[in-house]
Formats: sequence, C-alpha cells, structure tokens
Amino acid sequence: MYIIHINKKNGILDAIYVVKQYTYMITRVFSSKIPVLLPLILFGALSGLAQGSRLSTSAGDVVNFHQTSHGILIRTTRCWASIQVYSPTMIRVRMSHQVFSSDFSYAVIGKPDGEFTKVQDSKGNILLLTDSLEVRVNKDPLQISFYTRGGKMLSGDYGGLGVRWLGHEITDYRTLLPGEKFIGLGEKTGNLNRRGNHYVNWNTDAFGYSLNRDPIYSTMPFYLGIHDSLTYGIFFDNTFRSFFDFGSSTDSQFCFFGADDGEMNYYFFGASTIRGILQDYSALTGHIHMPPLWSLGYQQSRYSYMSSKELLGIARTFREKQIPCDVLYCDIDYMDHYKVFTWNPVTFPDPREMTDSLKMMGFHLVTIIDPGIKVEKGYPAFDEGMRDSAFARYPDGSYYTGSVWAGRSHFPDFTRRQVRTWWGKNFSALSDSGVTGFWNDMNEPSAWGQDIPDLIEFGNPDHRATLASVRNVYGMQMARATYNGTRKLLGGRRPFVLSRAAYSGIQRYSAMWTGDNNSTDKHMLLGYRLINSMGLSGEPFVGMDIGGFSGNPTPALMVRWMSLGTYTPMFRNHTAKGNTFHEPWRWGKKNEALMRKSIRQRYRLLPYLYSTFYEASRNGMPVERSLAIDYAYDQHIYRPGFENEFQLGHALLVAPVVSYRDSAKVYFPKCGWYRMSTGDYIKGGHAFWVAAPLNDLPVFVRAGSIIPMQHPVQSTMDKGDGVLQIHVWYGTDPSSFRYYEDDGNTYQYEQGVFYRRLISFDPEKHQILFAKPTGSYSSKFTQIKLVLHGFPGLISLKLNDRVIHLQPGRQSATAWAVFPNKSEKLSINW
Ligand code: MIG
Repeated sequence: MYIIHINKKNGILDAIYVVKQYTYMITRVFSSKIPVLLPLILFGALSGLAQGSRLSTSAGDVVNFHQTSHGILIRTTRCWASIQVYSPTMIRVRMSHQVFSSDFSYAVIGKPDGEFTKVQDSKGNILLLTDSLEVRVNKDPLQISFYTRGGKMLSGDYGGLGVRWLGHEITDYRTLLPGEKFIGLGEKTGNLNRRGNHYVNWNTDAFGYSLNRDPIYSTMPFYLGIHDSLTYGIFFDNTFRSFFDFGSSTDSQFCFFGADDGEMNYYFFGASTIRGILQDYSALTGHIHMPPLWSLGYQQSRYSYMSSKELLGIARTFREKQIPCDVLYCDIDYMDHYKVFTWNPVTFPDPREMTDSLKMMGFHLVTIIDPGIKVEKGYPAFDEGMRDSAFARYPDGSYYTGSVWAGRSHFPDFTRRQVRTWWGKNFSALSDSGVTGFWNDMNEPSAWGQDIPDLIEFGNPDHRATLASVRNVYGMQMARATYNGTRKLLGGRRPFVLSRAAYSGIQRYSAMWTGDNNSTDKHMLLGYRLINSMGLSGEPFVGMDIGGFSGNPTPALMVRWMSLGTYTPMFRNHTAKGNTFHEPWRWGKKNEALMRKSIRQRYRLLPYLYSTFYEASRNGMPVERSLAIDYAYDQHIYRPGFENEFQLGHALLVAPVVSYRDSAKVYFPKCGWYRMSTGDYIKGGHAFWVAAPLNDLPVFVRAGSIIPMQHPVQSTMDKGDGVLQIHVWYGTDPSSFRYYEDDGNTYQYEQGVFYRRLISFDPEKHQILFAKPTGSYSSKFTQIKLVLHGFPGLISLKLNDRVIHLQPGRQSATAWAVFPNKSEKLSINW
C-alpha cells in the first residue's frame, strides 16, 4: 500500500510512503524539497507501480503459523492463509494479500467443525491430519496438497506455481494427474468429461445458445476430479468473474481456477466416493426444501398464453382429452405493459376467478417475473422502490437504467435484506390472485443490447460491492427474495420458484431451467448433460424447455422429447412466441396418444419421484444422475455415445435417443437390467444395440430395484385409487428403498408430519420387508399392490405367515397381489 501526501494548499506532492503489509511499517520513499508539478510526479510514480504489478506474484514463503480453533493460520512473506476443518472430509483454504475481509458467503451455510487430529511442523513443511485426509503444506513457497490417509495424492498445487496473483486476479495452478477427468461445474455446455476445456463464470442471457457456448446463465464453481480410482471435489467460493481450466491451456502440466478479484477461497472435498462428496457439498451449501407435489406433475407453458380465456381453454382441453397436467404458465403477456406485479386489465380481467376455475380443474398457475422495474411515476413498484432507494446506482448516485420488456427500468438491489423483503411483499399482487408458482427470468441480469457496466454499486453502506462481484449472485438473490417472500404470503403452503440465473446454493430457494435452448436433437441431448451436471453441483430440480424454445421441432422430435420429459426432474414444455404450439394435441391423433402415454407414465412414477426428491432434500443426491456418480471409474460412461445416459434416482437407467433413429447403442453399467417396457433382462458391463422407436424410449430398471408407483391421475389434486403399487424387479443382491410421503403441500413435514417406510428385498432369505412406518402422517394409500417382476413360476406368497395367491401380470414372469396397507411390519416370503 502507498500513501501519497499532497499539500492541500498548492496541490503539490510532498512525499510518497510505502506501507509494508502486515507490519504496517511505513517507509518514506520520496520526499519533495522543491515544489514539483503534481501531475508529472504522479504519472511517474504510478506508471512505475503499474510496471511493477505486471508480473505475477507467488503466495510467498511461510514465516510462521499458529493454531486456531478449527485449523491453522499461516503468515507468509506475501500473504495470509488459513486452513480450516469443516469435517474430516472437508477442508477450507483461504488466502489473501491483505488481512482477510469479513467472512461472508452467499453459498455456504455450513460452519467449521472439529480440528486437525495432528499438526506436525517440520523444517520444510507442515503436516495436517484428519481422520480421512492428510494435508501437506509446503513452506518455501507456500503450497498445499491433499492426500488420502493412505498417502495417495488426491490433488495439490502445481510445481513452483501454486496460488498466484496477477494484479487483482488470483489463480490456483494445480497439478494435472495422468488420466485425470473432470466433471461438474454446473450449467456448462460440452462433454461430461471437461478435460481439455476452459470455462468462464459470468452469468449471461444466452438466447438460442450454441452447443458449446460459454458462459450461459448460471455459476456453480464446484467440480470433481477423478483419477486412478480416486476422486475429490473443489468448490471455489468467489463470486467475481471466475475461470476454470481443465488442461486446455498447457501441455498436460496443470489445471487452474481463479477469479478476477477477491480472495482465494476454496473448499476441498475428500470423501472417498462421489456420493460422499455430494453429500458434503450439499451439507455445506444447503439442500432443497421438498417441492410442492404438484410441481412434479406435467407443466405446460408457452410464451405466452395471451388471455385468461385462452389459458382456461388450454386447461379444459387437457381435461377433455384426459391428458394429465398440473401446472399452467403465464409468461410476460399477463402483465399490464410488462410491468411486474400487475395484471393486464383487458386480457386478464379477473385473475382470482381464473385461478379459481383452474383450481376446480386441478391446475396450479405459475407467473413470470422479471427483475427490471419500469421507470414510471405513479406505478407503485417504481414509486416505492424510489422511496426506499431500492435500486442499484452508479457511483455518482444516479440510478442505473436499462431497457427491458417494460421499457426503461431500474434494477432492485437484491443483495440488501430490506430490498429482498420489499420485493417479497410485492408478490401479494399475484398470490392474492391465487398464483402459487413464481418464475424468475432475466436475472443474469439481462438488459437489451447492453453489457451492464461493472461499476454499478450494490449493498448497504457497511458492505458495498459493484456488479463485478454481484453479477453472478444477482439471480440467486432475486430467487431468494422471491422464495422467502412468497413462502410467507402462501401461509404455510410451499411456493414453487423457478430461476434462470443462479449461483451455488440456489437449491435452497429455487428450481432452475436451462434457458433458451433450440429445437434440435443435439440440443435435446445437451439438455440432459446440463441437467446431469447441475445435479452434480447441488441443484437437483432442473428442467429444460421440452420441444425447444427457439425454432420448431419436427413431430418426431416433439414426441421423443416428451418421452424423455417423463424422466426429467422438472417436466415442462415451453416455447417462444411465434413458434408452433407445443401442447400434446397439436401434433395429430397418433402423436397425441404417444404424448399422453408419456405423461401418464410420469404420473405413475410420482411416488418414486417424490421419494427421490426426498433423498435430495436430505443428502443432496441429484434426482437425475450422471452415471459418473455410481460408475466414476468406468471409462465407457464418458464416451460421446454414452455420456448422455442418466439414472433417474437409483433404479432407472434412461438413454436419450435422437428422434431420427429407431435403435440405439446403449451402455449398461455392470449389474443386471430389465427393459421397463418389455421385462427383457440384460446383463450389464457391455454396450448393446436396443430398439428405440418413438413409442418406446429405452428405459431400464436395475435388477433388485423396488419402485413405488401409482395408477395415473389427471392431476396431483385427484385422490387416485388409493393403491400404492410396489414393483420389485428380481436381482441377486439385497436392496432397499426409503419410501416417503407427506401432504405434498405444506411444511408440516419439518415437524415430523410425514410417512416414511423402509422397504427391503432379500433374495437369499426370499423375503420382502415393509418396516413399520415412521412419522405422524397417514399414507393416502389404503392398499398395497405388490408387483413382482422376473420371479418365474411364482404363484403364491406368505404375508405375515398368511398364504396369498398371486395373479399373473401382463409381462411374462410377473405376478401381483393386493393387500391392505397396514401400519405395522409386513413380512413377505416366497
Ligand atoms: O427476452 O418472457 O428464457 O423462457 O419465455 C425473453 C419471455 C424473455 C426469456 C426466457 C423465456 C421466456 C421469455 N424470456
């Protein structure tokens, strides 16, 4: 740091002092005896400084360190570094040129916990141990590497580089290990294995993005490395523009990640499995709340249904045609001149009456919201925003104005609590009209034809920041304000919030969709890679515009995409203005029947899906899962032909297939699989050609799986037939499934009002067990229909020692029986 002394009276430079970091010793390096013209001196001095800062600097050599409550604090010749224990498998590293700024994160809710079991100081290094990990700290220069307790290197700083500064830019150069693969990093285009690529995080409205465009809408700076039967994760919690390079820039020497500014601040995850790492990551950044059950039903959207008349017509058509559907959307045209928190009085004259009619028919309504607030005196949201100084400003105090749908608009500063609270309250304009879902768009933030200037300021006086560090969290903070506000307004019911932009931790507030995709087969496949990757980075509730946002799909593509929608965490069909209509009945009778079948299949699977969301809400396991989670070291799953395959939960394997092929080569990870539609058995560990006609997407069930299903309903508001179907596919290994149910609509489950039951299958004991349910909710299913698949020749069972006869099922080697769903232990033997 430099102190420049200028004489107030004559503007002449008196002296320049250098303040030594950390010691704050001040040395005078220049003093003027004779008056020199200030501009001349300043130019000379500053250009000298600028020259000096052109080279990068290292983290310096360790001077000393001391133990703190959860780790150690290191002082080097150049910086401060802290290494803290969050759990035996989770270590945080912070480094800063200056004394650390106050510890603040939008993403992290976890706290340091525990300490190193051993801290051993020797001449060249410091050794830190936890029960699971070994951290080796090299002293000259400071470098940090992570090992297993068995001494195998997981990941560490590279050679003589490690952490370096270049001006304000901070980067960690890390060793690239032989054969190392990288997965994750959230919503990033490209391949499952990110090796050889460079990515940037800078939330961007990416209309009609190409297959390799980067960045797009959201920032999730968390990735996993996989090498040599080992795996680890790194979360770089820095909200400035950040970059990740997985060996695209060098000759296989190193990989690196860094940011334009801010601190080096990363969390290292060293659990021994990807599951364990995801569990830790979600413990650190938060889990989803249980989504409202209705939001897992089929969702029909369009930009836009132009009037309540049109919307109600769509609702009636779903019911007339007996196509199940739970959710309809209003895109921007429901508003009065695109002003948020208003309704168009002509086209939507009585929104309450409209949502009442929708409710009678079993529909929920989601309305879109953009962040920009129209500059217009007399418009309440604008007037209040001005009164409360709620909008982001330039450093000179004037408001930033950008043009969006409503015209010239100001942008709420969602980083401030007061602004979030104010924003949240505004939703009464929608919730009072019966709206229960809130779709946050344009929150990168996006303004037409503009790159919003970085110097715009945000935050309270005690915590000011510019768009440079706020941009990547703006969307998340809008979603946070929306979730917290609407949760209050809905009086105990769960709101559904959907966001386009995001930062890590978004899962605590909102579902996401992958923005403005294109109506092509390649984009459909890319969509599944995006969702798989977002699942790897903490966000399990994601969908894509089924059918494509820009362009028109062929009928075949529409049919195929809808069949995949069944197995997508959020099943939403959406498209842009001017495009062909996407509703299932717009594609001819034959295609309509196929789409009805796909949507009915979705509703059959809801009990399984809901239980899988429960798992996500407890331990962060994604709903849609890249095969890398369970088969990280199987080289086949990374091959371009197989990288789009995914699991829905643990039991189902889904192979996305382009619409112009009716067969596909599918890779089956090692274990047994049954084709769901036919019951055919396939032994895994190989790739096989399978039939993939438009009416039969390749979907397979893992041998030994237990899948709860139901008879399809038209909407989750329907009572259904009261029969919980428990399907069991025979396998040679024991397995279990945690069935979960609650009221689907409130937060009472947080107080124990749920119904949870462990169901297990043991082929050796010839036994299926239903444990006694826990929780205080009573299941809505009064009967259980047990359906056994792949149990040849079975004709009867014993249920708690009572013999029951089985009925033959539709597929060969299947059989079923129905019995009451009693809240006691049920033991079934064959
Ligand atoms: O400038 O609200 O991604 O889903 O239909 C386009 C209109 C704004 C972009 C969203 C899209 C939505 C559209 N919006």
